Amino acid sequence: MKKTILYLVTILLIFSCRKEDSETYDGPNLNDLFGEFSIIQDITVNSNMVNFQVDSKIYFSGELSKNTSWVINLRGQTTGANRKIAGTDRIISIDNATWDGGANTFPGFGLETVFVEISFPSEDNSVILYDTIQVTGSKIDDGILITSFENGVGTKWSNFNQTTVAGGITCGDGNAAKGNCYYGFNGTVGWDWAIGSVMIQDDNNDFGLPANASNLYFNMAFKPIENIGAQNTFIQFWFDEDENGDGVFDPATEDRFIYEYWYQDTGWSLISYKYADIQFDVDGNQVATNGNGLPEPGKLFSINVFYLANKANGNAKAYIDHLIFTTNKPYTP
Ligand SMILES: [Ca+2]
Ligand SMILES: [Ca+2]
Ligand SMILES: [Ca+2]
Repeated sequence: MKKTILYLVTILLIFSCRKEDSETYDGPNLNDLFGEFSIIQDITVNSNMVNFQVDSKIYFSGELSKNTSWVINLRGQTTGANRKIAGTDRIISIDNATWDGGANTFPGFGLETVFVEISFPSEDNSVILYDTIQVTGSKIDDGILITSFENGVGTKWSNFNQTTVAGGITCGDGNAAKGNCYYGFNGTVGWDWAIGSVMIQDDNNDFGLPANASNLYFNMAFKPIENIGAQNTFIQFWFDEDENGDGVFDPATEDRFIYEYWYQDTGWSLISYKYADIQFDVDGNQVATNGNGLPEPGKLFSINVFYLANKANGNAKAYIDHLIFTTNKPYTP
């Protein structure tokens, strides 16, 4: 028994020899249906301290008296990040109970204490087990990071804020989707939907993206906070391509793809779509651009993230974070 695991309720093992009997049955496992629930081998994690940069994953193991549902909830003390691992197998092992350091959704885990809670929702009055895990290294992102706003404003970035709007990077207040920092907009603009924007460009004019747009996903974390609700708030992404490679984007002759993402929910959400799809509008029609009309990620020059909200609704507030490209599938926080 790990010392860090506390039993809230003590369960007595009343029938101890049902397991062997039931395993000879064909069909429904009578032990699963009627057998007493108990923990035969303590549920432990293979390491209470993990650097996901070195160890790709950790795992839980243990043995129950019967097949029944179990839930391992992981929650970051600082970030509030959450990951749920669930199963119904009697044996809990590396095959069904691993954690790669990721969260179910944004926010992601940071370098922090993670609270572990293991419960058995189908078993009345069953124990809840507690443990902690110390994360000393975050998981390595599988993708090409554009920015997570952790290193300040880039030398070639530009931004726009209405006169009444505060817009910029904030660090260290625990509100980031990933890491320590994020970009926020906050202000009342009674005369216009436009709130503010940030144009992100690589220091060397090269994001290092592959040429193939058809399996490349653009991802960003977005959190609308005030002036929310359907049809009230949205993000416009401008993807500008330097098609002739002269180190300048010319809006008159080169592609600017504008993609809109409308409000869906409060809290951090993951915006994710294929780069190839930015050439189509919501109805699937080809959009008009001034270049060759082909999404070419290898020529991507800058990304403008433009926040807009209904001018009739008073103050508007939203956060963005973690712009990252991934291959073959959307980003997983
Ligand atoms: Ca960040
Ligand atoms: Ca150009
Ligand atoms: Ca193009």
